[in-house]
Amino acid sequence: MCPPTGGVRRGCAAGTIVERPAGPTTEELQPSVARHLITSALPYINGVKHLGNLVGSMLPADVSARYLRAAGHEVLAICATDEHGTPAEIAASDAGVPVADYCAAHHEIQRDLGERFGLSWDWFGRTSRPQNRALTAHLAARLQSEGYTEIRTTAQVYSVADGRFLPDRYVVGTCPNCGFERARGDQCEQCGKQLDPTELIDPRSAISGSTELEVRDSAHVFLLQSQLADRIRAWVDTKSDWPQLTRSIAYKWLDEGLQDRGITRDLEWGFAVDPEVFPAAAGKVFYVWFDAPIGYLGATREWADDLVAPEDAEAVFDRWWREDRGADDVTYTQFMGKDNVPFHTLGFPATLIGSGEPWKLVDRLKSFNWLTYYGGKFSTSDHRGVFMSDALELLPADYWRWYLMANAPESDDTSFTWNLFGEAVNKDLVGTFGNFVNRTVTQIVRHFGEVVPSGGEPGEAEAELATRVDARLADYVACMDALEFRKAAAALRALWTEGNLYLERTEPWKTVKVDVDTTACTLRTALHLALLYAVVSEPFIPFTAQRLQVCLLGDTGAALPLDPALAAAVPATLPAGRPFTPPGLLFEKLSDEQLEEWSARFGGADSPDGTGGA
Ligand code: B3M
Ligand code: ZN
Repeated sequence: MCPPTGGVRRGCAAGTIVERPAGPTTEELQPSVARHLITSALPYINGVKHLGNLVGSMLPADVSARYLRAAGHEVLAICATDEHGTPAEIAASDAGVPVADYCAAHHEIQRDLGERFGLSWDWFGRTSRPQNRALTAHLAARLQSEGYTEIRTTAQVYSVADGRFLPDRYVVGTCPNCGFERARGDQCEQCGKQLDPTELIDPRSAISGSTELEVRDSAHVFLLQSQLADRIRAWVDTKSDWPQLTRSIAYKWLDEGLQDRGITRDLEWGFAVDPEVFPAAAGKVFYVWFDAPIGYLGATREWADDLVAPEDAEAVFDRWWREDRGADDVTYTQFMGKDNVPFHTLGFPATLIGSGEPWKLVDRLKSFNWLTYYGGKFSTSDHRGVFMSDALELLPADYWRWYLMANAPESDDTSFTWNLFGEAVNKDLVGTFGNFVNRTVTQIVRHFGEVVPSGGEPGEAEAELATRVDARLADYVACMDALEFRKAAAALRALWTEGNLYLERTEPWKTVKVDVDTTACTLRTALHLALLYAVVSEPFIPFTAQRLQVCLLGDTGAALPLDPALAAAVPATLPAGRPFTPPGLLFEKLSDEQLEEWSARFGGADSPDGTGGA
């Protein structure tokens, strides 16, 4: 049996500055190579993420990054932990450790889980690192000198019992708009209205529950987003290719009138404001949502600092982020849950546009609805739902990756159920993909040994298969290019099905008794298809796909491009007579008992399908 390859395959070490030799340019030699910057919303530091967080940003970003690398493009995939703000302070205080220690430990936990899930970041950084501090200070100073900031004294809620100012979201009360009793001071979860905490009826501290609240004055830096609204709208107007969900959220906020936004807070934990730039706000720290998206830049700079000599790092960084220094040919794609869309279509662009510098802005913005757990929210405190650490305890990452992406909450919220999960694994991975590879390899080994069978000539069945595979592959590639993951998974599933249909049509287990040459050709064709699957499935199920590639091709593998020309390239890579290693079973079937047990253990439903009884 072939050992699992494990580990995370890194992207190309993009970004090295190469002196261009005389002669044909890189573009002339490789006309189709594009440059893709990919970021996923930065997971907040306060604990292990659940499957809803994973499928809403990090996982689709990875699937896309893997796909683009496999298609031969230059890809830089960036992520980081989002570490500032009150939730980090509170999580650390609950854990009884200093917040910096808490963040350092949880960064490692999240990095480890991400890698074990196969998230092939080129860099997984931290928003608390010095690179982000410098970029945050730089952009704030630029905004100030461009005239887009102002000091304003705000009336702010101070909790006497807690001995501190309360951040907006830590004041809870009744929404003045809809009457929801647990509205947060920044936004009502029920009606979605943006709120000021002083508007809440019957306000109380979310930390202690105390109602002993006072309104005190505090001076803060405001970003004058209202003055940038026209420029932001003009920029959003150019994004006619953004998905409807993304566009409608952006326009809703623009139409309501973009508000100026306080970008500092009265907290201990965060990047201190430069007192020379903002003397009136000395002692404050930047708001977490100000420095978090700058973290995309910060983490890229961490990557550059790690990759090249100090004197080259800025140029390597600029090549991805500065339009005037090489990033003009970059396609930048962001992945996020729908709640993060306003910050990425308006807030972060306001920072970059307002700086007056030619920073790279997002081109493609892919947002997701919610993955729910049996129709309800995933909840850490009630241990409701499945978290990344739980998931890997139960099964290898590919099982989860496939289920999540094949059912990604793209057009609507989607509910996780153990039944649906079991179906995705048992029907698609075990019954379709795994079954095809296993049938093919078993027949080959039984009749021809562990080598690619020789003999026979392709006929009508092979010609028909080729036509169908070409069509499915083109469909898959088109869906992946369009960031339509559910459709891409459906196209991939349909491609896997072609293999089983082909075996049923050709019946090599019967023909072997009468026509060994024809059987050899059938099984060779099937094995080629298995190799094609190993290449095209890699974005979704990288561990299995890589293991299968290694079994078929040996450790060195082959640089087969994931594009419509793949099918034609496969046979020469795996010629007749070449030995291979049988991979063994690729996936294990999940039993009803297992699904029942997990459903009981993780709660939220009495039965795997959520109906309350089988
Ligand atoms: N950390 C996501 C969240 O916690 C937030 C994303 C930041 S992206 C710059 O809801
Ligand atoms: Zn409301």
